[in-house]
Amino acid sequence: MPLARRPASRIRVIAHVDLDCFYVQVEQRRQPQLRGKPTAVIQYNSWKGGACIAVGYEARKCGVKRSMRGDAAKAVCPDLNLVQVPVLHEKADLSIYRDAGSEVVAVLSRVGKCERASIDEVYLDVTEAAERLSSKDLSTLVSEEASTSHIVGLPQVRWLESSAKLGTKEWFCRPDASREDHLLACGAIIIADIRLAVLAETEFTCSAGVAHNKMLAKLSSGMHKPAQQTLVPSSAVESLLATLPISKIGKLGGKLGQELEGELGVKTVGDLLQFSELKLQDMYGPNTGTWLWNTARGINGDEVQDRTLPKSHSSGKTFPGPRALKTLETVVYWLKELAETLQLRLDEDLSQNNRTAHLLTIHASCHIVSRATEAPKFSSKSRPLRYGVDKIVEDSRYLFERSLHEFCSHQSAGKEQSEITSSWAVTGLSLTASNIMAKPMVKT
Ligand code: TTP
Repeated sequence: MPLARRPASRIRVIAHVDLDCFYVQVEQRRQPQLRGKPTAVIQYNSWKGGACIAVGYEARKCGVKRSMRGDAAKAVCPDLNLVQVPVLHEKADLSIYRDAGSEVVAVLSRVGKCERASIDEVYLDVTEAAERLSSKDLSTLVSEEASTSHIVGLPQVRWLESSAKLGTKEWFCRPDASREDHLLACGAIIIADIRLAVLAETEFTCSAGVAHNKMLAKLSSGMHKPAQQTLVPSSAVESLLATLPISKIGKLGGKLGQELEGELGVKTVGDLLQFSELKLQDMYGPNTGTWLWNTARGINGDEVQDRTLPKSHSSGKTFPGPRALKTLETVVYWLKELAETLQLRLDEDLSQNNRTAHLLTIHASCHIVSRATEAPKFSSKSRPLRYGVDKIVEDSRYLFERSLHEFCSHQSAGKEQSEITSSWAVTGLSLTASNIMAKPMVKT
């Protein structure tokens, strides 16, 4: 459930930094002969050439898309270089990508509070650095990189009495800028510089969104890619949200978004503006109602968390097409493989960071073989995490069997139970360890 946090009382400058076609860049750094050539990274699984999980920008120009399998991608782009993710214990080993992400985090964290949001995404709160810069003469500080920033709504911004359109550098340095816009310009200069430092020190390009809160920063980081940055001044928020489909806001992508569309006919974030806070609270509860009212106005009080380490560890595998798992024995075999990888990462986290995880969750994708109608979702289940491969297997098996029982019960209407229970197929399985905390010091 989204949390309606109070809007911050002080003007903040927040960036969302997202690495471009991340796994492809990691592979191109390992194999420099692939630089500048159409490249995609495929999942460990040879069925139909494996699934593309990352597609480089040269390959995108040839029509390669992430949803394609390797064979189909080669058909649209015969020069495509396909690189398979490294493999360990018969499954993808993502450690090189995680470590590469950590290198980037180490550089980015120099400029402000840094939250690692995923393997290749980081939020930065650069308010303090922007405030320090704000007393300086920006005209001497706007780098070439900063002056190529995109500013949402800029073409509509008219400056002075003339109707001349404003360039980015002029917008940064204009003497009558509001305090908000001035700090945003300072943030953009800082983020442009640190993106260049990331490139120099890691060889990776990244894109960024710079705004006054996390929601707007995240929305804008993908607007201009690769290797570019986008700013959202407050004056542009209303028009930006007016036509933005609600599914683009992370927390509105699922059930809540469907309810808004079904019950209120809301399709864009701007459509929410017509409802009072009271009405939204009546329908969705006080917290979610206020959060929706704020979101419609681009208000978001979420803090950037001081967290450069991952929030959870996962180990998963997909079993597409004919590789789907159809017996409990094969599921347990793979639970053991996944548990081994998970335990390795838990051990690493404990020894390197003195942290332990406390919750185990199993996610699975399951369907009923030869069923035309959509099956209910195979529900994820959690329980307190116990360390040790055998214990993780025992606990995850218990959770899997509970979910499978529920799943099959939904299917049984009008069918023989034996027919249903023998016809399920698992196409994805993953284990996640979360609720990670610092291990308390033991007093001696
Ligand atoms: P994304 O940031 O979603 O995409 P990207 O970095 O490849 O490309 P873009 O420039 O458009 O941001 O994902 C980051 C990495 O996570 C991606 O390189 C590969 C991996 N990934 C998967 O393994 N499976 C998936 O379904 C997705 C979406 C990503």
